[in-house]
Amino acid sequence: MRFDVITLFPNLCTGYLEDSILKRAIDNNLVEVHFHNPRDFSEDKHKKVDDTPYGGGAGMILTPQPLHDCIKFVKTQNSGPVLFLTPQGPELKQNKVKSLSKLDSCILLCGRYEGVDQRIRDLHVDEEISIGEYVLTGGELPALIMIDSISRLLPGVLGDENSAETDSFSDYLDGAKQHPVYTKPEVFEGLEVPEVLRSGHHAEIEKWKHENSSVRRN
Ligand code: 4F9
Repeated sequence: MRFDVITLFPNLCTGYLEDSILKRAIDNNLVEVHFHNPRDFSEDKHKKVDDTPYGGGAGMILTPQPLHDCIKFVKTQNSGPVLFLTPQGPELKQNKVKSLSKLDSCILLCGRYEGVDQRIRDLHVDEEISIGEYVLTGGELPALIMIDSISRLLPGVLGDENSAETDSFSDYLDGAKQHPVYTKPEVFEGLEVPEVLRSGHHAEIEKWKHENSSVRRN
């Protein structure tokens, strides 16, 4: 799957893709990520990309020209939907991640400052997506969350093949409702791994996992 990320701060994003599972996915050509900086498209002599809001108010708004030209260019490379990361969109859920993972490509538009000129939304944005009801400094972390959550669902990205096999169940586990998990040693700081998990009774183990998966008591 191909992602094109439109951001004024590509350096905020690149490090996350340079290690671990996403690095391997990119090295194996399962995932492709391209960055585009609207500043590079600014026709202003000082490469300005923001200005004060009409009607007054706090903060700076991203001006339409650099974004418009940047998005038009990106659309020549990527025919997928433009997804705008904003706290005003509907909150991302695993079902949405799953449906987006069926796409060949998408364009992730990161906002900054107090927002982007509404005409960019009107002209270019297909969908708005929030990762939660809080304000960040920009849409870069949400864009990485999109790339991360979508990529791990693509065939071959996760090493273990039980990922596709246990799909309906993993939907359930993905909802942060996983049962507690343990590894070696059997006793750590006086705390024991539950007996049933060491018993080898598969039916009992499944029952325990089910009973302990709805609410996590931290
Ligand atoms: C985007 C917050 C998506 C939550 C973008 C400031 C954002 C955000 N979900 N906050 N810019």
